[in-house]
Amino acid sequence: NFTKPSVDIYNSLPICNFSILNNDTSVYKVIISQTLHSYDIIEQRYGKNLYPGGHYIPQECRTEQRLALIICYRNREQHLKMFLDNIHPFLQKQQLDYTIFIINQNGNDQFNRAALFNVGYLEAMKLYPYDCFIFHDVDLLPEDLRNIYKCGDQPRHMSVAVDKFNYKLLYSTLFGGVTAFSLSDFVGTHGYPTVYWGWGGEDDDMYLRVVKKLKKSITRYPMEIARYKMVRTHDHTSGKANPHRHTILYSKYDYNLDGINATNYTLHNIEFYKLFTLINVTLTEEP
Ligand code: BGN
Repeated sequence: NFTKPSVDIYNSLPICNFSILNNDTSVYKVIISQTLHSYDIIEQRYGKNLYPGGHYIPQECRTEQRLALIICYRNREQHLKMFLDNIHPFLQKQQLDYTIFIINQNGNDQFNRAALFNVGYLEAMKLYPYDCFIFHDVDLLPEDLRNIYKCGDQPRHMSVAVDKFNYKLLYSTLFGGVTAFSLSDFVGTHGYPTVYWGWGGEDDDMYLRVVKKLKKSITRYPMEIARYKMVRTHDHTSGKANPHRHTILYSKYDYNLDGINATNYTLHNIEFYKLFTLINVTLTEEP
């Protein structure tokens, strides 16, 4: 389990209140590092105040939220290194209590991004009282410090403007890339669907869960803030598109029957590295 600073000292701190009101680009524009650094270098730079498992708690103030940053992952080590090299300084500047969870899918089945997110949620909740969940692709890097990684009273689509798509939103209900949910909103959607194997559709399904199950609308930060760089590396192979995605999405199946509680997986191990917690699983399909 994760440690917390002594209660007495902690309670006397002012509340963390990071915000940027300044209009000076140099204050909020992130200089993204695309150099491939070793874990050692990244640890030296950003690991100083990390608790085991990539858990950071600001020293100078008291946080109101505890963020679990859940990354779905398989075989993309270059992306992972770049992600860690950029996301740690970003979140530390925002004065957040955060933990980086890497959810690794074992085996050769089609990738199941959404089921991995549910695993991240379930395993994170066993470790620390998280109340904010951000589900994140490993190849997206935030470019603006005003894009604050906190949860509000509506689910938020974070990756609105991505360089690969010329910083334009592809369609108005797009809910892929990076999303943020308070604990109660996530539970209220029943979690991500588990039946999407391979690329596509799972994020659209989650969008429908927000609207139809949770009965809320999604929110977004302004386009000029919610900007991301999608990194390209040599070890990247996209999964195969799921040929059944339209059928499942439009079948209007009962969301109560699929979601967090339907996530079938074998947990192989959890490792608390300096820069992240690795949760290694095999996902199993319902017979
Ligand atoms: C959409 C995909 C999303 C993906 C975005 C952006 C589908 C479902 C079709 C019914 N949706 O087309 O999953 O995030 O593109 O790439 O394929």
